[in-house]
Amino acid sequence: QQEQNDQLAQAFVQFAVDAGVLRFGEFKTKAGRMSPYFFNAGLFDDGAKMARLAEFYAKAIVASGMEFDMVFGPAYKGIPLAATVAVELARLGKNVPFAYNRKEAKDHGEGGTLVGAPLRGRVLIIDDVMSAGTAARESIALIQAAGATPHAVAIALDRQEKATENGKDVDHSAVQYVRNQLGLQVCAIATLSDLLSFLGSRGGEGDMAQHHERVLAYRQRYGVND
Ligand code: OMP
Repeated sequence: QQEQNDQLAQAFVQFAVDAGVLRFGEFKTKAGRMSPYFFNAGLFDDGAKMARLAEFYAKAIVASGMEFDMVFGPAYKGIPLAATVAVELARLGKNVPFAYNRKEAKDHGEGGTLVGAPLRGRVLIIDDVMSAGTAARESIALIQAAGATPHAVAIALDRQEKATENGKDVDHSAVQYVRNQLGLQVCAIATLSDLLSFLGSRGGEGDMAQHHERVLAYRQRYGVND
């Protein structure tokens, strides 16, 4: 099982690098950190890439054994993710309702901020990346406010870095917090560790050795133990 997860993770990192979604350089994260890598899920930008991405999510979700009654995609990036993952789950024999939110409340027509199936039961949140955990907290609050149960989270990449609370770094990651403090199941297609294995195994190729060193240094400074 572990070996299968590792294989899926390595294949996914390769796919993300090939698609230009996972890039190396200097990037500022939402939490204000200078990162030597950035994962921009918005660049899975054609039908074939979206289909392949959804396949990776669905495989990781099924392999994790997590149970859920519906999927929810937080605006904006979570919306196409939840939609395509719901399609892929249905193809695999698990057809569940899905919903998403809008960021701006609508004051005419159907009104409200939620679209799709009513939020009910155990909700699986589908999102792109978890760094410091701000986005996850918002989704959880929204699901609770609707009277449903935030039950699980599926993300493409767990950056495994220190969460921030009131602007300060803490010793656990956002994923650890959501898992251990909030009691949700979390599955990630790949993690920072998987990215480091990938870079380590390609040390001879182009700039990979340099990327590996920089990502290692970043983990030294902001990473958590997993
Ligand atoms: P948190 O809300 O702090 O967990 O950060 C997650 C969000 O950061 C994502 O939803 C993105 O908007 C953005 N992000 C990426 O998309 N990719 C990265 O590699 C890093 C970040 C980030 O800013 O931390």
